Amino acid sequence: MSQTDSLVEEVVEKNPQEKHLSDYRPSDYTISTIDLVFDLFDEKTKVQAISQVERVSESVTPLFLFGEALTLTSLLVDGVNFTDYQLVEDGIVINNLPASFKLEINTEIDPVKNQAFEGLYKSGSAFCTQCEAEGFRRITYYLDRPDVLAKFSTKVIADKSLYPFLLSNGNQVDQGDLENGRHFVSWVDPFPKPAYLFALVAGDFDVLEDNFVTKSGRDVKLALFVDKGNLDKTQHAMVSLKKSMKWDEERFNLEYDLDIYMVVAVDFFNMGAMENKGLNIFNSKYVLANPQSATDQDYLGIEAVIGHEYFHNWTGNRITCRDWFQLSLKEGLTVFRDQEFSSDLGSRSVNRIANVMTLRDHQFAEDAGPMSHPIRPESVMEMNNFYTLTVYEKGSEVIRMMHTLLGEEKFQQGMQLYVERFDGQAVTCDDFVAAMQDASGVDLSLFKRWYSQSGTPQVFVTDHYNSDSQTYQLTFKQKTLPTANQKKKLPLHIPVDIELLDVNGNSIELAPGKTNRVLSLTQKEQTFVFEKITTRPVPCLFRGFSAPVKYQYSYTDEQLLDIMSFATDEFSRWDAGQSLFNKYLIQNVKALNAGKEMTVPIIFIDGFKSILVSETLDPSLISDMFTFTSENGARELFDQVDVDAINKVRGFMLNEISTQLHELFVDTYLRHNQLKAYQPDIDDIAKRKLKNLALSFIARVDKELADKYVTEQIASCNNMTDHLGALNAANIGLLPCRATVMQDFDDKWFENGLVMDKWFVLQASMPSDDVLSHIESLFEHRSFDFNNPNRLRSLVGAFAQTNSYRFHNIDGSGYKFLTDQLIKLNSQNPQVASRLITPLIQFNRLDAARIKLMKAELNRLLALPDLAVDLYEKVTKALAQ
Ligand code: B3K
Ligand code: ZN
Repeated sequence: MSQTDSLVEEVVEKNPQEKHLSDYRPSDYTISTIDLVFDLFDEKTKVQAISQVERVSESVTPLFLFGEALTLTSLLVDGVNFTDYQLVEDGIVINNLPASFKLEINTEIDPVKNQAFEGLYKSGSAFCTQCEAEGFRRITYYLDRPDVLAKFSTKVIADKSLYPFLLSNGNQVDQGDLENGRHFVSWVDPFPKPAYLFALVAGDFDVLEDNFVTKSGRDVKLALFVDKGNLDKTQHAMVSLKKSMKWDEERFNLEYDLDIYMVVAVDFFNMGAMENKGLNIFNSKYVLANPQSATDQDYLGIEAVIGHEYFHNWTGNRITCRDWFQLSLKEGLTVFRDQEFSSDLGSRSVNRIANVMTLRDHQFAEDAGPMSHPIRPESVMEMNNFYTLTVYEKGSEVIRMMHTLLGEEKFQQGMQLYVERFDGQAVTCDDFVAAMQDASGVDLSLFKRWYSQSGTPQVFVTDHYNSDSQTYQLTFKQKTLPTANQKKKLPLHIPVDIELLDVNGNSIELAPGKTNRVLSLTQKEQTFVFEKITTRPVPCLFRGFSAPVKYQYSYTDEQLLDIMSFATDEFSRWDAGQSLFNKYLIQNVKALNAGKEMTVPIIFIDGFKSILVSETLDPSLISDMFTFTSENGARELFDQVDVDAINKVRGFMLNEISTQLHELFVDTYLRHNQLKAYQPDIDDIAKRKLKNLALSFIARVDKELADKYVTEQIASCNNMTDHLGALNAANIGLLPCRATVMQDFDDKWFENGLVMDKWFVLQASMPSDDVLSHIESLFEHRSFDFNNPNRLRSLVGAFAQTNSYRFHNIDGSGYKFLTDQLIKLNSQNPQVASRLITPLIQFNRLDAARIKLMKAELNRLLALPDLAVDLYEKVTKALAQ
């Protein structure tokens, strides 16, 4: 059997196969340049691709190029028609090629039919592309792998009146008019890049232009393209872009490299945004904002995502991934960079808390579920399934731990070395760690296990104080439970940042001038001894969440209250509040099941009272202190999850807090409810956040007063944050005004999909037992569009993720509802379907009855004749549990 035959055999295998990191081999061929010509038409776009190809392998092998949903019209080698090829299911095999040649491939594609939004597709009336991870193969046959770097030139041809703007990567080099009302623009990108960074956009837009002078004095043109009529919503994104460029120069010494940086906002997009070289394509959600239509959180989200995509220019684009298993090389690092950006510009503690909430509410569950994988996965069926919280958020935590171990200065030296060594190359996570280690002299050999080991480590802490010798001992035991992908676990290198508080709440000096110390926990069990400790201290552990672990220490209530009041690290103060809440949550679940009374003790209430009245704490931090563990997060606290009890107990505790602190919530609300001109600055954002939090607590127990406040707030507010804050309170408390204020909002905003997404989220998270029938009727709503991923995430996704108690209704209706939607979505947009399925595959310690119901729905999916590989991978892994 020839090699070609075996290739064909492989692709006609019935079930999708896993690819393994250990099977990585460099490509037999490289491509140094590719010249593309696009003749854009709705249903029949012609793509000409002329590549300069070189064989690098010693032996003469056929050339395999990936391709999907393409119609091949001709293939030429060195200008001559060539027929020695076979079309196979996932590409083309070309035989008997010379060692160096020009390959011309002409294909036709159908952008309108493309509802998967991968490759070239239409978003509204504009053409746009999404090529990461493996979308370029839907444009032409190509070596679509990240370690093949070529120089791209792109000529785009289209109707001039419909598509006055024709954009691609790099710099514009030519343009002109053609026959039949068509025109062309040509672009050249001087930086070699993998195909996943290719982009093309054609459309009619409003444009906001600006410029940025880099620190070496180069003038860069900035352009933001949005749908016509949206120019008034572009200012914040542009300001954020300029801040990003400046910040990357100052903190990382990294400068922009092309003459132009373009951002295009589109309405139909599978994720947040894409860092295509010089031509970012964004979900309009992360570009468009004005005070009337965007919340403070939207403003912050835009700043973070604009920053993230910009920072990819170095960490991702100039230095890219050797293979997709290395995704965290660019994503973990770039998330770390965008988190630092947001922290430097805003409140470090508040940003840290938000990131930790994401980990605890969602990433921990992912890491304990059927899709558990290390930040560098070892086997993958569908790459799009691995753009996960683990690769991104835990990946960022791993970078952050290196930052903690090395310190800022050495970390930056490591970054510098990384850039010097690998600029223009496709590299691995090992290469990154090697640069960090070489530049800093810090041994990271054991630390590297974070890249290959999945699961959330548990750290059990005990202590011993000896008053005679005045020594204090902290003993740490680490343990990682087996995960679906990996049974055996090894000890990890865990940095534990600690502070010790004395009886008066003062921090004890642990080294000259230092009140904290970073312990390196590297063994299964390890004890650290502190000398000259004159009284028994209270330990603050994992300051700033110095490692992505679950930790346990038997704190008394008084100790937690001390940390809440006195720790120097604001994160630790917040975390102590969470621990106190969690402690009583666990106790009350036990009490409920034993038929005993639930309690929230007075010491708890008093502790939180002093937080609420604090004049010195940042209002945003106060608000976070009152944002108690979510139902999703709460599940991580139990070995056996009782969905109903958690919902009941959590509700009881929040109501109890509302009742006991009612007057203070009212006072807090009124104190911060001063109307002034809207500014999305950090101080005002914090005040609005606390005010609306107070309103939501009032709405739980004093419906009459809340109803009044909500109605008044909506009538008088001048911004979306306050409008939505009021609606949220009406929703949480199911206030009498709810139906009216929701309808008014709908009437005001029904033409603006992005604004209506907020409304759909509220509808989907309504705490009412008939929420599902309500959601079903909203599929017919004038603003709903099943084909738009944002709408789907807002209605279907929000129900399954945020209304998790009702999603997990023991009658199985939530599971069935989600599955029905996934069946509709499977053939149309499998990538979005595969995101939405997440809560249905996470059985994580649920009861047998629910798991049975969930599995029945997964089996219904598995029986589909055309189940997409994206869903197949998740469904089969879940059913195997
Ligand atoms: N790199 C893209 C994500 C692509 C997702 C493909 N399924 C956005 C980002 O992380 O910046
Ligand atoms: Zn990214």
